[in-house]
Amino acid sequence: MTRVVISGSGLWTPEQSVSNEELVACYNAYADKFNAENAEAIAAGDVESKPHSSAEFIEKASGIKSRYVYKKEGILDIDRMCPSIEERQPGEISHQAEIGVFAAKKALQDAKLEACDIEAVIVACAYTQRAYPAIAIEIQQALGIQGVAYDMLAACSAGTFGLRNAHDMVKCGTAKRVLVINPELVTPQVNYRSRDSHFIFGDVATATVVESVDSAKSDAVFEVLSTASETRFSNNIRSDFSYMSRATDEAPFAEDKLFSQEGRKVFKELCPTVVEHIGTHMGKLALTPTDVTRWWFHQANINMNIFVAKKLLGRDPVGNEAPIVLDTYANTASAGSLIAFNLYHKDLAPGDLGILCSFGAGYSIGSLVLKRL
Ligand code: CO8
Repeated sequence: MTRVVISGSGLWTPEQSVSNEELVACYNAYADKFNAENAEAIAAGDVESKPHSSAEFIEKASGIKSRYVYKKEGILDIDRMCPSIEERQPGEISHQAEIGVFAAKKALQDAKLEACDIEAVIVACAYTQRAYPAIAIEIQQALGIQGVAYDMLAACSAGTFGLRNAHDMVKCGTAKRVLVINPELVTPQVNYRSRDSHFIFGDVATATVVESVDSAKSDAVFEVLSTASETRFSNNIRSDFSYMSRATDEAPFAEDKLFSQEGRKVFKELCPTVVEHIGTHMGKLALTPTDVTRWWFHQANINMNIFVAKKLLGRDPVGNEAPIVLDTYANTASAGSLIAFNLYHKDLAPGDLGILCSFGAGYSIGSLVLKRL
């Protein structure tokens, strides 16, 4: 039976970032303007006034201090509050494919491979900027890769779900080497006028090479010992922007079509399920949390990660045991756990075990048990 490994990891980080303070100053200026313009209706009780946001709240409630963004322009303009991104023509590479290519090149270099060594490309993320042609096929062409390429959407769990698909392809021999790319260009879906969620997301792209242990030649090879994924329907995290708006006569760009969530409920419902998922997955391999050196968790909220780690370990995680990257990257959907992997895996010793775990909308949870070879 083919032993499957992760042999390369790539991370592309946008040049621009937005701090909590910048975001809050913009939101509060917008709220003040809204309240002044609606003063009469607010006084009459017909319209709710908008309270201020706070950088202290954001950091305490989420652990986020700043986020990288693909295009900062427009986000902090109170008359726009949305990134301003120029349209590209069919002859030019799309924005999302371009950031995917940046991360893919780094993953190939890390795996000591050329693009021609790859036989399949999976773009796995929360949104693709169009339905078709697939972003994965555009990246395939840009890199000169033969074989098959497709997009798959599974919100935050697309990272681990995509790796599972790649693992299964290599395991059963349908592709020798697979490139999984998570080009998370999510800021166009953020409602910067929502105090509850304006701070949550950032843009990034990650990429991972999956291949057989026999062909791997990189310096840091991690065997995929096992994969697991599960889903359970929930309305608590939604993004309703859709081609259907045209037919249902709704405004496609209306605020209720942007990302929204019941954050408290998500926290309460997902955390115990994640603990159970990981416990069950480890149990299948007769592992206990003490056997695991590194936890590459999904990066949505620092308090979620501490909760899950504490339940598993019976204590607070120490040092880089469960690295946090969301302080500077924020929630980057499917890429979060893979940023953590990218930045914190080369120090593991041969034989060390790590668990890569994503969780989010759907609900969806995925995990991989990895062993440094
Ligand atoms: N500033 C100041 N105060 C605030 C703010 C703010 N910005 N926002 C809320 N408050 C206030 C509230 O009004 C409330 O006040 P009161 O007690 O008087 O009612 C108080 O602070 C507490 O509010 P919450 O209960 O909402 O705050 P929490 O402590 O629960 O923190 C979080 C909110 C951070 C959202 C937290 O609940 C959380 O992180 N939950 C989990 C979220 C999560 O993991 N979601 C997954 C989403 S991502 C995903 O899976 C799909 C991604 C797809 C990509 C999408 C790209 C757009």
